[in-house]
Amino acid sequence: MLLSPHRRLAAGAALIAALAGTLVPATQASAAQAPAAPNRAQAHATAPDMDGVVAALNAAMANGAPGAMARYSGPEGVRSRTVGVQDRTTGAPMDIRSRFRIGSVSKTFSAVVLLQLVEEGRLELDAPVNRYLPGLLPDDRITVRHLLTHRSGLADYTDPMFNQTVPGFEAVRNRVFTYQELVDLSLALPRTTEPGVSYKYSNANFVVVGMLIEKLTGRPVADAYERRIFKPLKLRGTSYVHPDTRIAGRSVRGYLHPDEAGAPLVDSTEQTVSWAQSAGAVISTTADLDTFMSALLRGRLLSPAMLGAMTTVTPTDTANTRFYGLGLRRYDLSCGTRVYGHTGTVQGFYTYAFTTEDGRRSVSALANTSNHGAANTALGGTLEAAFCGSVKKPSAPGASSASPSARSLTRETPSATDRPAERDLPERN
Ligand code: REY
Repeated sequence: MLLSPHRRLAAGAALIAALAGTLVPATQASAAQAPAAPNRAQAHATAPDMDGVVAALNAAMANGAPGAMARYSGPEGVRSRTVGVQDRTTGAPMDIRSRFRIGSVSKTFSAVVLLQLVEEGRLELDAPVNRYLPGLLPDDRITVRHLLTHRSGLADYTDPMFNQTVPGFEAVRNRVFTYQELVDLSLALPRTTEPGVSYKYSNANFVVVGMLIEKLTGRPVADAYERRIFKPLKLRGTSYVHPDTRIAGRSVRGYLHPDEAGAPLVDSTEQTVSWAQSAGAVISTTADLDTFMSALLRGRLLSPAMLGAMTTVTPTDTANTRFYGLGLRRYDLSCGTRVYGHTGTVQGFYTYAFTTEDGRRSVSALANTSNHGAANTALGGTLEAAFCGSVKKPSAPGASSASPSARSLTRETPSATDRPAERDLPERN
C-alpha cells in the first residue's frame, strides 16, 4: 500500500484540489508575488524539446563536466538523454539508471518528513524550535517555519568550511560530525538576520530539521526517509547511508573542480557527506527523483494543507522568477510554466529535480562536476528545454559551442531500458 488510509484520503483531496486549481495558499502566494504569465496553458501543452535538452547537457560538458544526463517524465512517456562519461578512469558512458549524490535535493525529503510530523500533531510550524530542542538555539523567536524557509538567520557554516574548495573538502571527506557539532559551527558565526526577516540559504537550517526529526521520532533520520518516502514510493535507487562513504551499485563518479584554473579534477565520489546529513546526503537516481517530485506535487505525500504550506513561496531573486517555499524551490520559466523542486550541489555533482504544479511533468538532471558555476547554469537549461519545449540559448560562456567530441558522445536512452518508475506512479489525465 502506498499510503495510510488517512493519508490516501488527504492525498485524494489534494489531487482533486490540484486538478480544480484550488491549492489556495500556492495560488494566493503566486497572485501576490508572481503574476502568472499569459501563455501558461500553452506552455503546458508543449512537448519536451529533447534536442534542447541535449544541447544543455552538451553545454554542461563544454563547461567542464565529464558527463551529464536528464530524464523527462510526462504524459508523452519517459525520455532520457545522456552525454559523456560517468567514470573518467574506465570511460564508462553516463548511464541514466546510475545513482548519484543529490546534495540539497535532500532538503525536500527532510521537509516532507517534518511536515508529515506536523500533520500528525507532533510539532507546530510556528512554534519555537527550542520548544522541541530546549536550549539548542540562542533565540526563542526562531520557529520551525523559519528553518524550512531559510529565514532563521543561522549562518551557513559551509561557507568558511569550503572557502578553499579542495583542502576544505579533503578535511571533511571522511569526517563524521554530530548534528550538534554542525549547529555549533553555525552558532560560532554571526547570525545573518533577525528571525523571519529575510531569506538566507543555510545548510544549518536543515541540520536542525534533521535534529527535530530524530528527536520527535526517536529514530535516525534514515529510518524516517525509508519508512515515509523511499518505501511507499518504491524508490529503490534512493538511499541515505551516512556515514558510509560509498555509493552502492551502478553509480556516477563525481569530479570536483579545484579553485586553481587548469588544475586536474579531483575524484570526490567517496565521502561521508557528514557536513550536510539531512541538508544534503541523500543518494538517488533521475527516475526516483522524477517519481518523488511528481508524487509530492500530486499530493501523495502530504495533506492539501501541508502541500499548500510547502508551496507558499517568497522570491529569492530580484527578477521575481525564483522562489522558496518550505524546503522547496519554485522556478517560473520563460514560457510561464511554474515548476517546483530543488537544486543540489555536493562535491562532484550538480543536480536539478523539478516538476510542474500538477506533478504531471518532471525533469531530473545531473552533471558529474561541481565548483564550476558555468556547468551548473548550463545544466539548468534542461528545464527550459524540457518544460518549455523550445531551445533556450545557454547563457553560460562557451555553452553555445559544445565541442564535436561532446556532441558525438550524445546518446538517446531508449525508455524501454529505463527504470519504469511510471509503473509505480501511473499517469492520470
Ligand atoms: C557546499 C560547497 C555546497 C560545494 C552546499 N551544498 O552547500 C548544499 C546544497 C548541500 O545546497 C563546493 N563548493 C562544490 C566549494 C566552493 O567548495 N568553494 O561546488 O562542490 O546543495
